Amino acid sequence: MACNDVREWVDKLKKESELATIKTEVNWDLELGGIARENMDRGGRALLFENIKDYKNTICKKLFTCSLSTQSRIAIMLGLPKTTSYKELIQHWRKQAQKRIKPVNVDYGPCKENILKGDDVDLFQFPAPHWQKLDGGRYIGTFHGVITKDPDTNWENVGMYRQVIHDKNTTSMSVAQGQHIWMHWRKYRRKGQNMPCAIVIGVDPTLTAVASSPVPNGVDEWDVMGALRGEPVKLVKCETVDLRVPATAEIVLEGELVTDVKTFKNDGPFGEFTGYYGLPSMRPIFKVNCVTFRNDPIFQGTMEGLPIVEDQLICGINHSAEIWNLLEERILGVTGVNCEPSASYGITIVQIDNSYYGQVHQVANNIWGSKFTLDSGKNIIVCDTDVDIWDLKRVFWALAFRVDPKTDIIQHPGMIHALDPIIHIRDKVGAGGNAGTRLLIDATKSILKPRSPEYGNERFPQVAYPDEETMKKVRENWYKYGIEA
Ligand SMILES: Cc1cc2nc3c(=O)[nH]c(=O)nc-3n(C[C@H](O)[C@H](O)[C@H](O)COP(=O)(O)O)c2cc1C
Ligand SMILES: [Mn+2]
Repeated sequence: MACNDVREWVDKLKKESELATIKTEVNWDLELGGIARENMDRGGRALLFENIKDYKNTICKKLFTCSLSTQSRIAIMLGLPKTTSYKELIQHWRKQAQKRIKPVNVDYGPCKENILKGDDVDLFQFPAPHWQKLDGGRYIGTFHGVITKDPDTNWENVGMYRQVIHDKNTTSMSVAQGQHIWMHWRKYRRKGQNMPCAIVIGVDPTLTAVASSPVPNGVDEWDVMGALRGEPVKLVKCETVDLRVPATAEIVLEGELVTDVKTFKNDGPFGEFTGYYGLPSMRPIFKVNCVTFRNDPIFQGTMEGLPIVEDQLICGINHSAEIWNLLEERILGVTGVNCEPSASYGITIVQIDNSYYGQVHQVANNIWGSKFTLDSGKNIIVCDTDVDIWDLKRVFWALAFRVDPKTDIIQHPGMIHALDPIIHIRDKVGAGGNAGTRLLIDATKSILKPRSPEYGNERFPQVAYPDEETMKKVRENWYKYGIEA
């Protein structure tokens, strides 16, 4: 059964012993971020902070984080057994996400329990943390959903684009070039209008999982949430903008994303998904005209930075799923994709049946020729089916003995992520991406080698592992040997 809001998600996690409630007073200024970091490093539970310094008599007193920082909790969100493997999570996602279900409209939702407009808006009523020391401010949007509409087609997009507070009713939003919100924003800009925008904080967990997912152009994330939930999302109309938000959202910020470049404000520095600090950059401002929220609302956020945190785990899964679907649509013989979380999904490992010459190159060319090129296309490793690409020690083994540096390491010029620190600050071009070099490592057994009798008529020596029949027998008899009770 899908959760309908953060509260049901919190209850479910509590029942599964996957939630820690912190009643000790914690400072939103650095301490809370430090706790979240240590908790994720220890593979800890989801955290609900109920006693936050300076937030005893405010509208919002609670903060929820780390709920998707382990595979077991992502499995629970997807309605799968807690023991579901990383590979199975990806497989489930890529099949399930395509079974889209449209949202339904409802007239009222608890997100309307409280409505503040105009001068009554005060973003400092929400315990947005100063996550890490060098962060350039308090980020109110870090694990949330940003809703906009294409003015020509009515395509509704929900993305995750972070926001820092500037004053009681202004934030700026880190809208990167090429993102769906950027496409919408440019259309409004050409029309000489600001863009209506709504931000939701604290929604059922599929929202954050899907808002950070590279869902195809033109597809409403609502439909993908519905797919993962197995039932439609319930949406209610906003008060001041022509947009819809989940009826059970904890907090909704309504307003306009300004299109006048002269009004841009500085965002950053910020501890980024790359594991490095991103430098300050000028970003569009978001004027908040109305805030609606539930009684005793729960704020939600996440800490980004050095892998592996919540961000890289969920994005590892959703990027792997989408790239796998893309490759399957375009070429034959792709049997797996892993946008590896420990590399901030910046290394994509692809498994193929290696059945024809050029398949390896087609894998890379298709990723480089798609929208995935920035996030997950810089480094591509291609392996054979006998290499478990979700197990890095097997991938390392393939790199050690299946790669001939002369032929199998291929460089390809193109755009790489604007936040990739490999390009020095003085050498950057443009604002969207960097001019850089992409890498393909062909870690498959070369299909061009001749078959040889010495290799049992294969192209490569046999792998040294006992034969299947023996291992089957041994595994069946395992407990008879008295090695394990
Ligand atoms: C925690 C977190 C923070 C993110 N922050 C940003 C951001 O500030 N700007 C951005 O362009 N993308 C950011 N992303 C990545 C986008 O959410 C992701 O690219 C998503 O696909 C965007 O939605 P869209 O495809 O509908 O544009 C973030 C992802 C996560 C998980
Ligand atoms: Mn989108």
